[in-house]
Order: sequence, then C-alpha cells, then structure tokens
Amino acid sequence: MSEFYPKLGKKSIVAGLLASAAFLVHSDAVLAKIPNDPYYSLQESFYNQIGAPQAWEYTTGGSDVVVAVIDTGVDINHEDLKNNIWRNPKEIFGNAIDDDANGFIDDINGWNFVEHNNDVSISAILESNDSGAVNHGTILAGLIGAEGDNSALGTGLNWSAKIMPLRAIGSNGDGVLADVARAVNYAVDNGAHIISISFVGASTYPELTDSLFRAYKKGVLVVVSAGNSRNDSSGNENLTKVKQYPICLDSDSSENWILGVGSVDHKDQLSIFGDYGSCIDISAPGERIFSTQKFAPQYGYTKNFDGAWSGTSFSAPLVAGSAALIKSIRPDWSAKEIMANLLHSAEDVDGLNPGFAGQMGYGRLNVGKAVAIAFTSKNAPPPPPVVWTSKLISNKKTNMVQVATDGKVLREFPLTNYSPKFSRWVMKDDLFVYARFEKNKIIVDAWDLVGNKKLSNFVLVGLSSLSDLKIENLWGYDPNAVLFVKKGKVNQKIIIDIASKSWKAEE
Ligand SMILES: [Ca+2]
Ligand SMILES: [Ca+2]
Ligand SMILES: [Ca+2]
Ligand SMILES: [Ca+2]
Repeated sequence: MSEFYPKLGKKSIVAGLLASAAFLVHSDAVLAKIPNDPYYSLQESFYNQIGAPQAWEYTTGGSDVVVAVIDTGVDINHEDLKNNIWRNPKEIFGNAIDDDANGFIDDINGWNFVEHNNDVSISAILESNDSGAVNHGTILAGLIGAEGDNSALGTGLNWSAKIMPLRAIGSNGDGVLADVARAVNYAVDNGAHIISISFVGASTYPELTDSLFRAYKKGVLVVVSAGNSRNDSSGNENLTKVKQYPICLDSDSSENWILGVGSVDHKDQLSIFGDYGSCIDISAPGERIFSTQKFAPQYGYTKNFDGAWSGTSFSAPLVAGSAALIKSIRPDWSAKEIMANLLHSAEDVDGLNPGFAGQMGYGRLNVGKAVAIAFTSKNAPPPPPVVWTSKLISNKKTNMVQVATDGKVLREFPLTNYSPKFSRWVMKDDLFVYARFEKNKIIVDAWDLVGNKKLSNFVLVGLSSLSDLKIENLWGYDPNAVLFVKKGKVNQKIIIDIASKSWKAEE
C-alpha cells in the first residue's frame, strides 16, 4: 500500500455505529422448503412482508450486479457467500503487483481500509473485539446476496449478486470517515452498481460528501441506514431536527441522491429503536432478522447463520438487495431510476403509524411490486406521445381549465378565486397545479389527471407575489411544483414536494 492515510481527529470518528448488536435475541429454527435453503423459514416472515417471493417469480437476480458492502468486512469463505463474492477480474493474486493499476495491490475481492491490506474477511479477531461488529458486515452481505436455492443456510434477496466487501469500520464498530470516503471511491471506480452503508454518526466530512455525490452522479445507488436512537437518551431520533450522517447528507439538496432507510417491525410500525423524519426515504423490516454470520470457530464464532438481529442496520441491506434485483432486470437504470421505482412502489404505512405520518419516507419497501413494475416497464412498448391542450373557461361565477387531448375534453379543473393577474396554472405528465396569490399568501391546489386532489389549499405564507409556475422533477421523484415568487424584493424558487406535502425555498 503506497497511499497515505491521515489520522483524523476525534471529530471524524463515527461513534456508536453498531447499536444493532445490542439487540441479539435467539429463536428456534423451523425448517422450510421455498426456496430450498433450510433456514429460509427463519427469514420467511420479513421476506414475505416485503413481497420477496413475488419478486422472485420475476427474477432471482444475477451475477452482473455488484453490491459494495462498506462495513466491517465480509466472511468471503462463508459457505453461503463464497460463490457470490466479487472478484477483481484484472488483478492477479499474490504477486505483490497492482496488476490493474487501481492503486491497490492484490485487491482480488475488495479492500481493507482499516488495516490497509487486501484482507476483507476479518481474519484476525481479537478478544477485545465486539462480536456484533465482527458479524455485522457478513449479516448485511447475506441479506443482499447470500446464495439462494443451494440447499444451504438461508438466502439473500439477489441469489447470485456479487458482493464487494470493503472494510472501513473496525472490529469495535468505530470507523474513520476518511476511510469510508475512500471505500466509496473504490466501489465506484471498480464497478459497483449499489453501495450499502449501515452506520450513522453525528458529524460529516467533506471528502465523504464528495465521494457519495460522485457515486450518485455516476449512477451508483447509495443506500444508507438511519440510526437506532429512538429508545435511548441521545435525543437524536428525529432526523428532521437532528441531522445524522451520511443519511441526511442530501437533506439540503434539491436532489434526492441518498436512499435513506428506516426500520419497521413485522406490523409495519416504526421500530421502537428506529429514527424517523425527513431524511428517511423508505422503511424496511429491521426486527427479528436472520442471516449469515462470520464463521470462525477457532475464535468462538461457531454459527454461520443465526439471529434474531434487530436494528436499522438490517433494513438498509434489504433495500440494497431489492435494488440489486431491480438492477438485474433493468441494467440500464441508474441510481435515480432505481430509487424512483423503489419509492413509488412502497406501501404507504402512515395510517398504521399515528404521530409519524410523513416521517417514514414513502412507506414500507415492497420489492414484489417494484420488480413487477421494473419487469413490465422493460417489456412495454413506449407509450405514444400525448398532446395535452388546456383552455381557460370563464363565466361570471366560475373559472376552470378544460384539459383536452386530440380534441376530446378529458377533465375540467376548477380555479378558485381566479384572477388573471395573480393566478397561474401548469400541467405536466399526470399533474395539474393551480397557484394563486391571495390576501398576502400563496395558495396551491394540485390534482392528478384522473381528478384525485393531491394538494388542497396548500398555503405558502409570507411570500409577496407569484411570478411564475412550473412543474419539474427536482426534489424527490414525484412531480414537484416549482413556483417563482418574490419575498420582499428577492426572487425565490419554491419547490413543493407534492408527495410529502412539504416545501422549501431555494435562492
Ligand atoms: Ca489492484
Ligand atoms: Ca496482483
Ligand atoms: Ca443458501
Ligand atoms: Ca434521501
């Protein structure tokens, strides 16, 4: 290793990463046949909850999809993982030469950024190590891509994915953000399609922000877990109020470029330990999780498959593994499309979570639906171009916009308190948005083109005039209304996220 790794100050230490390790509970095994892996029955409950068997009807994945697991390392010799570990095709093992000139010598399966070597498997286990941390990366890897239907142990979501283990967290559960940033860059530069990250910390680090945003820009989906602070005294559980990283790195961005994952129980209710708030994009099961574990009997690690594990740590790989199934159907989809697919197919669980409506992202992961949509979209002919026309219809009492296609009137949208000077409307894709300036406030209504009301008298207070209105895909992936308004003398761009009924100002 010729690269220099700076020692960073305490500020950049990711503290308390693996809170999940504290929740280990044991459960009795029950045998099952579908898929034929003997311990699938222990996983059936959470896989059923997210519709995995329905997804597997379409695809059980493929080895073209590479998922980087940035964590404590992965047991690459594990019975149920060894066939699904990424292999650097251009690197020759053991010749002490960096054959592919990627800056890493003999990196045949990934890299260990903690000890600066090519051992991604945690070969040296000390007595002082945290057993939860030692197991952690192997558990995550197993949920993403343990070999399925091989009559051994359990299965991952993508039965034949390629796992790229990158060790950036030490065996005590702490890591240095600079190492994480380097691991992200390694993943992107060496062909990963998806990156799974299951840790949080209070501080951020510019290098990490840059590396993660670069991943997204290159089409690599970054899946990140929320923390487990709801049942502790840290006060960190509401991510809208207390930002945690890296999950909240995109919270001030106009683009949603990190897929933030929270945890639900088997009833789709927010886990008692699960963080919530605006940084969560989607929720996935994070309780009673069974998966592959580090197998090293000489060090006392005698169970190569076990549980039940709980923690948001395990919700994120279920989303990353789902993304790996989607990617195998739609290799042409980049991070943005995969994310949109996962979010749009999520099950709304607001009704089951009084007090947390809108705080758990778009809802609970439904990979069955996501994969069905990805599959259908691939085989469907491109939709014919639709030309919409809109016309203002006014009489003394009412104003409305009539929407037509091919001369056929489809729908009429009422324009409450319309005034030519202070009202604007716009239509795009499947959305009609109407905004008006009235009594010192701007009021917005929105409908989909079927006529369902998406926003009703949504008020943007304190904005002095309305200058323009557009719909753009800017924030999140549902159509967003973009209003150009004046606050005092300053022009502002207001982005309304229709799905979450929230808004924010830009410039
Ligand atoms: Ca190399
Ligand atoms: Ca070599
Ligand atoms: Ca298996
Ligand atoms: Ca996000």
